[in-house]
Order: sequence, then C-alpha cells, then structure tokens
Amino acid sequence: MRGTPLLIVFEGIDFSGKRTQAELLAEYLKSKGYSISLYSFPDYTTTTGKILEEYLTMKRNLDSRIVAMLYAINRLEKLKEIEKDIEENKIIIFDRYIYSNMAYQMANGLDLEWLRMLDIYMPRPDLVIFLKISPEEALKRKGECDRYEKLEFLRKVERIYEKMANGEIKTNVKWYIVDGSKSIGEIHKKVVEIVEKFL
Ligand code: ATM
Repeated sequence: MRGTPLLIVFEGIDFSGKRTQAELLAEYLKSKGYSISLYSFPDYTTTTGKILEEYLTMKRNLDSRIVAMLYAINRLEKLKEIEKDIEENKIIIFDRYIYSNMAYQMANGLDLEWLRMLDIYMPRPDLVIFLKISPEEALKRKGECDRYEKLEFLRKVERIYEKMANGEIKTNVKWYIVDGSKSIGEIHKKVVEIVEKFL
C-alpha cells in the first residue's frame, strides 16, 4: 500500500490512444500490487453524462457555456468517490480531466479563467501525460465523426494542449509529452518509464 495517493492524467485529442494507454497502465500497476482507480471523463453513465452524450451525437443542441459547465459537473458527480480513493492512498488514473475542458472549450471561444474556476474543487493531479498526435493522424484513425472531430477545430485544441504542456498556459502541474504516433507497446513503455519516477 502506498503512503500517498498518486493522480495521473492522460490528455490528448481524440484517437490519441488515451483510453488504451490508461487501461494498460492500470493493468501494469495492478500487476505490481498497487490499488488503482480508473476514471474516464466524460462519464456517460451519470445524469450529466447522458445529456453530454446526446449533445455529442447531435441529438441535442446546447449553448457551449452550458456544455462546459456540464463537463465540470460531470467530474463533480465523481468527486466524493475520488476523494475516497485519495484517502485510501490509491493510484488514480484519469482518461481526460479538467485540461480537456480548457483545451476543447477554449477552442470553442470560452474564457480560460472561467473554465479554470469551474473545476477549482477537483484535486490537482501529480502529472499529466499528453499523448501527442497530429490532427490529420487523429482523423485518419477515426470511424464516425462527432461534434468536435473537425480538422480545424482539432488543430486549435492541439495548440492549446501544447501551450499547457510547455507552460505558456499555466496549469501548475508537470506535463510529459509522449509521441502518440508510436506503437501501443512503445507508448506504454514510455508511460511506465514516466510513472515509475513517481512510485
Ligand atoms: P471522449 O471522446 O473522450 O468520450 O470525449 C468526448 C468529448 O468531450 C471530447 N471531444 N471529442 N470528440 C472532448 C470533450 N470534453 C470537453 O470538451 N471537456 C471535458 O471536460 C471533457 C472531459 C471532454
């Protein structure tokens, strides 16, 4: 059992492999005997998650400010659970977290400081792993397109992620950039190398 919790975030544009890498890391750490919680945001099973799913699949139209708030509420719906994990000193892995709202909703024209405010009650992670792939590569990997999956838009999102990763946009957390165009195995190896520094 660890003496302190560890909060690890995966971020990146769509199809960068976050889900796969988050799951592989969780399996790896479990096999080493660590107690793990894995969260994927948005969580589509909650009240707000269902509304967000309808929005993303174009079944519902909503003002982008409302959508940004729904993403933040979606995380708040899980906060009690996350706080319990923290108390139990677990390793917590997030497949998307507050930085997704900053990247996607700033790209939608919303104010950075307002977006930050929406998530001030969420715990600060120890590290962010940014899986970097080009928007062109992302769209090559895609099947069905959802609302945000347009080249120009993804370029904007990617640029905002880069600014967070290089410190131009302050996030108060350490970012690691991993080349998401590599094979699943190579990326996993890199991710493990990074995370092991925190164990
Ligand atoms: P997933 O495809 O990872 O389920 O996420 C759905 C979208 O929600 C994703 N873009 N696309 N396509 C990014 C967006 N998003 C936000 O805009 N803000 C957030 O806080 C989160 C968690 C996701």
